[in-house]
Amino acid sequence: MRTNLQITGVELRRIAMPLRSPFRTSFGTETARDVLLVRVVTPDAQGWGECVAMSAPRYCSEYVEGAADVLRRFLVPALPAVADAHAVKRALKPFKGHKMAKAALETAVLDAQLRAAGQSFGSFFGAGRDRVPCGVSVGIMDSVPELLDAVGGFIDEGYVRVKLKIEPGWDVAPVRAVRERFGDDLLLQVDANAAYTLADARHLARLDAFDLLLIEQPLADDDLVQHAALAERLRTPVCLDESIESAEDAAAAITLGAASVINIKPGRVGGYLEAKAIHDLCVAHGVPVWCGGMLETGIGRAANVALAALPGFTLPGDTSASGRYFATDITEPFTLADGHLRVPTAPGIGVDPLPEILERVTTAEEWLKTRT
Ligand code: OSB
Ligand code: MG
Repeated sequence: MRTNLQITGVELRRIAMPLRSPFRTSFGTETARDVLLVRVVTPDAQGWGECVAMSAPRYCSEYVEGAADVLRRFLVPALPAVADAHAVKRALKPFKGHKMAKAALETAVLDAQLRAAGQSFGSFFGAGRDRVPCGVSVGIMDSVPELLDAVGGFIDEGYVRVKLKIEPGWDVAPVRAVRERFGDDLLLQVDANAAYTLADARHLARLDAFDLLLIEQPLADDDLVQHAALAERLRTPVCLDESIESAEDAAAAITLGAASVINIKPGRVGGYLEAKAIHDLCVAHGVPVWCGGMLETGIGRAANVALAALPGFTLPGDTSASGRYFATDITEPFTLADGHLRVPTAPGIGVDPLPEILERVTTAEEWLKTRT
């Protein structure tokens, strides 16, 4: 397989994507996604990467304008003239942090590389399935009846697992109501986005009564030791999201007993190569993983769905259909069939932006020259 690409330029493109309904978490309410797309141009093929940074640094320290800045100022200028995705990962490593910006650039290079070689993401990473089961992440609502309506609608659409966003004041009551209405067979989990402290352990243990698959990121991002202490006091398995930014973080969390499940988001960990390494580590330790989401467009979703088809992804992910997020996606929409999304099989990420729609949603474009 040809692995070395001559990278002739990089385009940064910002698009505005209104969400079909506001998405509220313990860290804020999103009504639209301000997405940064990275397009890498080579003589053989171009490649796309979607930066998952949000508009404000509330989920993590990155934010979309900061990601664009570090890309143009440091990361794109550090690209080797001839490279593959592994070489790009090495070239970006000396710059600390900025995992979401790095992930977008590395993914665009990997997409170009695989398109040039005629290989899909799924085949490159070793996907074991041609479709993946899908869960849905349900935001915090103004009232329990409103939540029950929303959850009922998603179950009718075929989602096989429901994740409820929680925060202090919106936890036991909504979980109880969903469990009572939809029954014990519903696969149900919760995500606190770091909204609690260890002092809430007794309160969080009340969730043990509802037979949840897991509780995701109950405590602060840098509280691995306290997550381990909390895990000892809960029957509900603890899953980490924000705390895990690398394979080293995952190894530490597993060793400490801070996580018995890991949510893998390629953007959060710096790209698909690192995501695969975390997957392999978790498989070796018998730790189940699932693929998280960051309200991606079809560009980011395509690669996530391929990753979610790896054998260690034994739990349904937050890889919902395009229509859960957007009235109009920038690619052909991903649609749910019997609760599953199909894994793309075309080379690279396997999907392309639809030019007319892409133009319509674009708010800014910038061309960055590379060393050649
Ligand atoms: O914590 O998993 C999270 C969305 C944005 C930021 C953080 C999170 C989420 C989600 C939605 O839960 C997942 C999705 O459907 O893309
Ligand atoms: Mg989460």
